[in-house]
Amino acid sequence: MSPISTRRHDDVLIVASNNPPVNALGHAVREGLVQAIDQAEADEQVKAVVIICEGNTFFAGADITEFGKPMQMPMLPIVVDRIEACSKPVVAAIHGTAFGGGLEVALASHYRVAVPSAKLGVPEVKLGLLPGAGGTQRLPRVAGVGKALEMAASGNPIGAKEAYECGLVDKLIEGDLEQHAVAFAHEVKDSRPLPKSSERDEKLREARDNPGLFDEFRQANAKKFRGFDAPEYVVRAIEAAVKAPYAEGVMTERQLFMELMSGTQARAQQYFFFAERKASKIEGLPENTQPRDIRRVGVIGAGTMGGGISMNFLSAGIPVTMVEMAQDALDRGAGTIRKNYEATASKGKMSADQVGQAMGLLTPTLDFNALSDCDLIIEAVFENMDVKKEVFGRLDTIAKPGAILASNTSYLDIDEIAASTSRPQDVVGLHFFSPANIMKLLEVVRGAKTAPDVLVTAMQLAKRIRKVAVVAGVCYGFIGNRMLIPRQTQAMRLLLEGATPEQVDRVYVEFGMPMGPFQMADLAGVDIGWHRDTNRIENIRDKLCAMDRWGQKKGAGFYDYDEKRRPSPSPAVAEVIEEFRRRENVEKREISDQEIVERTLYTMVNEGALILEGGFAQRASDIDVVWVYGYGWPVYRGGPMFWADTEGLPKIVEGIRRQQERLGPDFKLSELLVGKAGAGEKFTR
Ligand code: 3H9
Repeated sequence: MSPISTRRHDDVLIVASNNPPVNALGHAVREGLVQAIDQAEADEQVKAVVIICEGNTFFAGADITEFGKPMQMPMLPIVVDRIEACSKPVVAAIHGTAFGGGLEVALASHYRVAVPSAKLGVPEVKLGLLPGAGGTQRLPRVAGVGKALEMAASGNPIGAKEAYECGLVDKLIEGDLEQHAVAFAHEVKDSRPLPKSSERDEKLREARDNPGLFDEFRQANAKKFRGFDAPEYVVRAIEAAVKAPYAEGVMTERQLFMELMSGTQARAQQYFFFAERKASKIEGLPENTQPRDIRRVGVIGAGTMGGGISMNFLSAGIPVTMVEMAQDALDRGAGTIRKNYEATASKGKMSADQVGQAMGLLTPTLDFNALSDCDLIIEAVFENMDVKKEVFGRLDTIAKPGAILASNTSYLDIDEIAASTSRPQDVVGLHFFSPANIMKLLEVVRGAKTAPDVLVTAMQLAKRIRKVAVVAGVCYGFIGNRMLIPRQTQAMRLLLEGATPEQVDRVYVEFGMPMGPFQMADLAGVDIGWHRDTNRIENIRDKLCAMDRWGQKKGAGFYDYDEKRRPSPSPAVAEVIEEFRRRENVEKREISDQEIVERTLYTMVNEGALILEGGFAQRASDIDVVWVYGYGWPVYRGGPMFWADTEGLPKIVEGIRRQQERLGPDFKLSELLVGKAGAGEKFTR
């Protein structure tokens, strides 16, 4: 049965799509839409058409699962042209998300009405693409060039109200969408000529008077777009809309779309779209496992981590009891939360009321017993096994039956922590990344005894607080931090052998990371995890810490910093490196950028393979989700495992073998990696 059905309401033909979950514009939908327009055209009784969708949303875009497969006719550009060419007015009635091809359908319609909660956007750039069904040509004509650039190059949607203000939506509908859309169609049914987006010109004229607009936009966003192909292609396509007639602009759009579609970035970003969604699925759980009810969350610790964690729940409308040991620490923690919210409000991203509401949900207290009515308690105390065990032992006596007891540990053994309670089935790791209110990643650490419903609750809760959760098994550092270890070890070795922090970091930045390992150490604090014994100086890092070079916060770390925190290479660090080089009898040599890649990135891939081998990640794509959301791995390279696949696993193995002697005695080559390379297999497909 076709997902498109039609029904008449007086002389208005209602064309309804029912293609769950998101009304993606797959083949059957496209075919149905063309048939429906033909039907409207052929039926003299029909004076206007309303296109509307059932379920949660208007068309959320082309069907991404069809990409890379042979295209079945009619293609979307043909469908939208057919809609616009209809001799009777077509009204798009929008709710939910009119995204990508969905917005292109709406743009090709003669009128657009929307409920106030609707969102309109062209997120193709997030899939490494550009709107390829006339969107780059119609959107600037309807919404204005500036708005089109902003929307299409960022991929971020706008709300219906903003869409109304810029002319993208003709009318906001309060009440029943279909009923009002039909009434609107009645109003416009005799109005001629039909307003065709492709024929509009007035908003392009403004841009023609300001030819510098495009370069200014490029420059203003250079940092954000660094490394990505698609945003630049979007700009070029919209430039074509301004500079060339519509028919020519559409051809340019098509050509640019096809170029992007055949590139590695689009493949990587589309892969990642599904990787992110797959990550929330847990294998091996009994079917129909129901989550536990979470109405109040307890957080132990009001420091940076505890405060950040609390904010996630407060922002989602979930009350938080935040416990500290001392009043001043508690006050400081609550004060920081308020300050953070106020900073958000001052940027216009939150109203004063919302700040008040969020703060109203926070109960700061020194009384540990106040945690007794919490459904989930997360400890964010000092990273030390004895301390954690003590906290969990205490929690065991206080928490109500069925409460989930979570640890925010980054490295420690969740099973050992769970064993300090009488209810290990209720214990789980919830590893937030700093700053916890901002970073999207959440590692959910599954202990040997963690109950299925605890896991399901954690995954569902992650969605509620807008995190992307990935399940990790119990091993040192879980997925993300465990993979940092070989990278860190090799980066430090490379300094001894002749590389500089600047060289290593440059290789990373050129690769597409926001920063390299030494820049990251300086930002996070070189002293993090340091033993703090200034008499025990065993390596370069110990020495830097002992010299008070703790990173940006001290104005000195692997780099020197000026008062504006701008880094420069440090002669003092060069001396320290030289001292250790002599001490360890390492000969200085020229290090190539390729060697840095092989020793720090190939070894990370190897560690990822070991994680898979050990069953500590459910799937290779989960590892990629961790690295993109937790550590800034460029999404256009898909993540370390996808990247390894695109490099070719034999090349990775060969590179590691070339370096093997230098990798040290602790390095272990993954059998899974070698096996897959030998068998011509990939990790991610
Ligand atoms: C495009 O339009 C190109 C054109 O310009 C030119 C063509 C020539 N296709 O995210 P959720 C699945 S490019 C296929 O969890 P939510 C998704 O995988 C497209 N499947 O729900 C998931 O499946 P499962 C431009 C899709 O409520 C399920 O739907 N459009 C598509 O949190 C639920 O998804 C976009 O990029 C799709 N287009 O969020 C929009 N979209 O249950 C992409 C979703 O098996 N989509 N699925 O895991 C979104 O942004 C969100 O899905 C949306 C709903 C906001 C709509």
